[in-house]
Amino acid sequence: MLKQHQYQFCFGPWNLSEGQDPYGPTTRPAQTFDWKLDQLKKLGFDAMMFHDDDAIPDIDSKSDAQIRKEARELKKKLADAGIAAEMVAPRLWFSPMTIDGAYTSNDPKCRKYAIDRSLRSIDIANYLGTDILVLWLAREGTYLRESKNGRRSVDLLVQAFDKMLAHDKTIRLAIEPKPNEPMDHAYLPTIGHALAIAQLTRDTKRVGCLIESAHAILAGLDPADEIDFAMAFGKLWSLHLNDQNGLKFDQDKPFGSANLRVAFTQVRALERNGYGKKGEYVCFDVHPFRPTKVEHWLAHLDNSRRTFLRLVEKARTFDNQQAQQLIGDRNYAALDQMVLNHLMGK
Ligand code: XUL
Ligand code: MN
Repeated sequence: MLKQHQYQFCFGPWNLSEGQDPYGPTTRPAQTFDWKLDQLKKLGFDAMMFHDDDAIPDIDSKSDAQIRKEARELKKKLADAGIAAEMVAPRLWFSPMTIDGAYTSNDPKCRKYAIDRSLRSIDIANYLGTDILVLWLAREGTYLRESKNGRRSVDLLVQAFDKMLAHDKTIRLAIEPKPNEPMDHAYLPTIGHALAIAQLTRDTKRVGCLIESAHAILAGLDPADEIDFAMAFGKLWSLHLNDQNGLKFDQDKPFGSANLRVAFTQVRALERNGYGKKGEYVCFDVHPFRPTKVEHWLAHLDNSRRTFLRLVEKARTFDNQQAQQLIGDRNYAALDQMVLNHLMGK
């Protein structure tokens, strides 16, 4: 039998979250990073993804030398645990310096802060042994369109990306689009926008993307189409699988929990494009439901991976020949039911 490709899995420390939402406090006690790393290893995941301050807490108060020391210690801890660092992402949405945006802030001092912090994140990525810098552009957009010049914002984003590309000759920028939240409108809401702006940078080949299922759904798109589009360009370098129940706040539900068929379609898209064959990881950007008890704290991650693997099996056992016959006969009602029967196990 043909040796089939095995996927490698990843999550971030923030995915073991404590239940805080805009209307109420935490519902589970904070845990240490070491505890989280232990859980990741126990669950049999392969890699961890990092915001810069997941890797180096209080990063803004530390010198470059201190950052280098702590990053190297973390790298050793990860190596001892047999866990890879998948990516580093500058957290550019917490600081008082990014209240009005980061790279597109109207204040030049704030723009400089955002770029300097991103360059530090690139250094951390180097120390941790990953060449992927993820850019979720949380505050690059507006609450009201009159507050910023959209054309200037595109130029500012390109200038910021160019500084990052120049800082390190090997770093790859993976833009993670999201159409809204926290902003009313984000400047780079879809994969099309991410890949288009890549063409304006000084090294187009090193600017690609990360797709998050929930973000695509929030943009009214099918995440599988986003996967096919990005992979047609060879630019899907990371992936945040999760789920989202329609157009509301970003839910980060377990993969497949809102719409199993949309999840199946994503897995089929990953399979047909060979996602993971160049070392890309399947990351789950999922959160526990707020009422989750401490003893069930890991279930959303374990369940997401189980669902993913079941859907890989479903994708691999889908009767493509029969599907092709139905497509040839333009019998889409039968094709539709065939998919449902396959998912329901009949
Ligand atoms: C926000 C989101 C982030 C990024 C990493 O919606 O998905 O967690 O994945 O910064
Ligand atoms: Mn994400």
